[in-house]
Amino acid sequence: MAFVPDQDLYRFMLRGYHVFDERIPADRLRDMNATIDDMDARDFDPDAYPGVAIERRDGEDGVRIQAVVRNIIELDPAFGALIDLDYVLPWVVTLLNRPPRITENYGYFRDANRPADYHAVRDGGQTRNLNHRGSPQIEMVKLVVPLADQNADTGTLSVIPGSHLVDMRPPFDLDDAEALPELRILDLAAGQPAIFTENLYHAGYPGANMTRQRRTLFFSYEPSHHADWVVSPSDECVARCTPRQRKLLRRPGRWHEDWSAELQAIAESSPRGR
Ligand SMILES: O=C(O)CCC(=O)C(=O)O
Repeated sequence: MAFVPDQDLYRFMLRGYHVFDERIPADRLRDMNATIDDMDARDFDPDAYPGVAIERRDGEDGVRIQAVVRNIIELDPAFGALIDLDYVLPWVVTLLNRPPRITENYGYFRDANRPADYHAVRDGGQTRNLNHRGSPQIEMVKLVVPLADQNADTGTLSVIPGSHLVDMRPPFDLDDAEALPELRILDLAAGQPAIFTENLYHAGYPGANMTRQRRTLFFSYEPSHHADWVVSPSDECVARCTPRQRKLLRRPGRWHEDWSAELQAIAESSPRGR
């Protein structure tokens, strides 16, 4: 059974990204923003938040440009609840085409623009996008969740659609968003998730008129044998999660978990009945 409609899957394979119609509920967004307000008030002090890894980046004038908070699911259960969203999970399982695990979970909290630095994990199609049967087989699917509206004014995620299919590094200045051809600047509502293949050239688009901190969460899904990047969730954090979430947080290994029962349950409970 197909858990992602063929037409949607085809569009993803062509563009390299998908924007969901669904939204994170407003009360959960409010809780997450309140947690980040608190961190911001403490200047993202690493000592105040021992469960997470905080990387601050300051400008030449010493003023903070951004803080990256890794392992953000340890901060509050509201963040952990995002790792297995019913409408995202079928995409992740279908696109990886192997049992998934979460290898990264982090938030970017950006107070000013920085060099855009367009990048992909690998250059385009040099990593296969399809397996020997012609089914999608992507190496990393990334979920993006904006905590407030994001667009060309505020700063947002931008991508070069289709660049995951091309075996070429874009021959342009990768710090100059205006120089890149076909750039798509995503217009996302607060709590409107998107996914993309990390093989797609992408970067934060510098906001033309940033009036408040840009807050974005990222979750990386990779095949089960891929190790965590930078930092791993604690055993206590994993123990607090649901069985389905724990399946995504298992330590790396070449296991052969079957996800069809979970996807079938989602399909049966979905209002669209798929
Ligand atoms: O700022 C952004 O939206 C892009 C972040 C990014 O490219 C990444 O975390 O891999």
